Amino acid sequence: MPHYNAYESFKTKKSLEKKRRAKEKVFSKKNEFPDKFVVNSSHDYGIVLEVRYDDASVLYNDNVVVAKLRKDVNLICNQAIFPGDKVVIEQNGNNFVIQYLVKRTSLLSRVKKDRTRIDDVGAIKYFAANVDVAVIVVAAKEPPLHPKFIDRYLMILQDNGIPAVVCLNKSDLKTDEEEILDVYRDLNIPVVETSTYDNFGIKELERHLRGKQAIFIGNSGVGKSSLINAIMNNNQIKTSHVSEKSKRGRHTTTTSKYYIWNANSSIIDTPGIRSLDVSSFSPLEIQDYFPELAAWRSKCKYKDCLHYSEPYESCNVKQEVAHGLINADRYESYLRILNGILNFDKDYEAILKELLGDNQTRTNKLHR
Ligand SMILES: Nc1nc2c(ncn2[C@@H]2O[C@H](COP(=O)(O)OP(=O)(O)O)[C@@H](O)[C@H]2O)c(=O)[nH]1
Ligand SMILES: [Mg+2]
Ligand SMILES: [Zn+2]
Repeated sequence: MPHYNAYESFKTKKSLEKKRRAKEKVFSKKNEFPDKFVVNSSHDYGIVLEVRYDDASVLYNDNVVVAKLRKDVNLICNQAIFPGDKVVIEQNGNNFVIQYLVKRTSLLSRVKKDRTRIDDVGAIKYFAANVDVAVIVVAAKEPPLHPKFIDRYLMILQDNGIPAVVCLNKSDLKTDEEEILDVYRDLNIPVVETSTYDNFGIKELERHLRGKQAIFIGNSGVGKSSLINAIMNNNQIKTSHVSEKSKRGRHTTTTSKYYIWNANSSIIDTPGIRSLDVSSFSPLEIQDYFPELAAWRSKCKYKDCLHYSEPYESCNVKQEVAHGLINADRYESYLRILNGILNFDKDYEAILKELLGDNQTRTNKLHR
């Protein structure tokens, strides 16, 4: 027997991957489109704003029309198309039919935390298509900054191949929060500070969004809708679609909203995402989403080192955390995600204490 549980984690990894493959298989089978539903391009398309069970609101020739899927697609509408999708519409009298879907450049998804069965297609929730850039919005205060959310969003975005921008809103309230975000700047992720109260940083944020279809993600109350308002007010071209359902007020927003603020520039506003589950990732794979760990791990003694239960002497990542060359907050995020997947009995707080001692230099005052 090895002297730590690498073997156990290897077994877990294999079984998780098996489950994952099974899940993907089921999904791709059910999500198969009939021939010629997906076209490579079109000059005349509408943009899907909102999707319901069996129809969708589509922005088409400057009007919002309600369209149903072509009959032979044989899928529930909200499993086939998503906000941001481009669709070719045909009008038959008063009815609009979605004839074709223009091939997507990306499809953003997350796995629902409350899923019980791994083979349940509903477990994968897609929420936006053709996203060119995602803005992770956090507030300096109210609600307090939780960098661990940023780390989970970044994993999901990297997994979907979508570039990220971090936006620190409510900068009028900040104290030293921007320093916490330096680690993301070091990873070459743009960080923009904004305040919608004095219009601070809005132009800079716009520069990252111009000519793109963007999505704003982040917890409820951080100021996503306020930021979009500020951008809309700064610009001439304005088209927005606010669904009837979401007019009921901030706290009952349930659907995504779509805003066009400039030629070819649009923003999808999402309701706060409550659960960000990353447990579909395999344990060994998680570190691929933490490039700063990847840079050091080749020197770990074990090829499949998880930098968790392995002894300090054999783990170069742990040593670099102790030496301050790997950001301890990010390492903590990594441990927490891994712990959530594998349920290690070893407490990650104890590992951090072992590496950093009591006078931790990291920003652990934060409610991570
Ligand atoms: N202090 C401060 N408050 C803001 C700022 N932007 C938005 N808020 C407030 O934060 C609350 C939530 O904003 P909202 O845009 O609805 O957040 P969302 O849930 O992310 O869409 C509102 O009360 C806003 O007035 C800002 O830059 N500074
Ligand atoms: Mg909002
Ligand atoms: Zn290691």
